[in-house]
Amino acid sequence: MPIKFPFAKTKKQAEAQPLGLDHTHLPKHVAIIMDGNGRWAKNRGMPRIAGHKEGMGVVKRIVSYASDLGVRVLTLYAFSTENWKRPKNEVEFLMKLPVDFLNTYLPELIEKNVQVRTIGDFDVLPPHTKKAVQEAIERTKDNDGLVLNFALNYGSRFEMVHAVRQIAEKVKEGALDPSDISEEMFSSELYTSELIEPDLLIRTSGEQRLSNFLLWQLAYAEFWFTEVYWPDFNESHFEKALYDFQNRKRRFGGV
Ligand code: V07
Repeated sequence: MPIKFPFAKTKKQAEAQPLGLDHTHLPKHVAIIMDGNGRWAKNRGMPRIAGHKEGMGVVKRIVSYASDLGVRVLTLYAFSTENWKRPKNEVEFLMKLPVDFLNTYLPELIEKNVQVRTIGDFDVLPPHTKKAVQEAIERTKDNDGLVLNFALNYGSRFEMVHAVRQIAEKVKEGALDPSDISEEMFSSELYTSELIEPDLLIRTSGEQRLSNFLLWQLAYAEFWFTEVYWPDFNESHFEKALYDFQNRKRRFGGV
């Protein structure tokens, strides 16, 4: 069944034709660095937080679209361990967004059979943020549709250091020989242990860096960049990313 674009805000978007995705060859796990919210707002003479708010609405639309397409996992970089350095009012606003998002959209996520998860150091988040997210995780844990995985207070190097510590403890206890440490074992100590690896990374707003996001897990992923700021990102951009993904040859280092 072809998916149309009833979401269009402009005439150009409304007239855009779907690209003809091969629905049997979609990326299973898409990861997104949702960048450019602050710059989007600044360009409009608005405070940075207005960009974050607008960006939240885009999250909802892309989640819906990915779920309709049949993507299995969508990982979104919502808050990095470095983001604590931002002004206090901005951090406070960001920490309210999960609450806001879930108050508005949790019923729809449940209706769409979406399972909410997080990766990152969850313990140090403000109590109101933790409470809302934990409730969403709990209420969607038996859903078997799209896995919506929010990276919240996430940093890839910290994640790996944490994994190494876990493994070192086992060695220290005498339960593990260093020669038995494998890639699989290391992976199993990461936050993403229960997820398949991302096959596509999208980053918006023209930056072409990983910024401490899923360094290990993205080893074989295709990277797709766009100049578009996250608040302007829409279903047709997402479709184009998937379309380009399908037209790249993936060889996993083989011939
Ligand atoms: C955040 C909106 C999207 C643009 C990027 C930064 C701002 C959705 C969430 C969220 C997180 C957990 C959850 C439900 C929703 C979110 C933060 C920032 C911190 F369970 N958007 N969004 N969280 N932005």
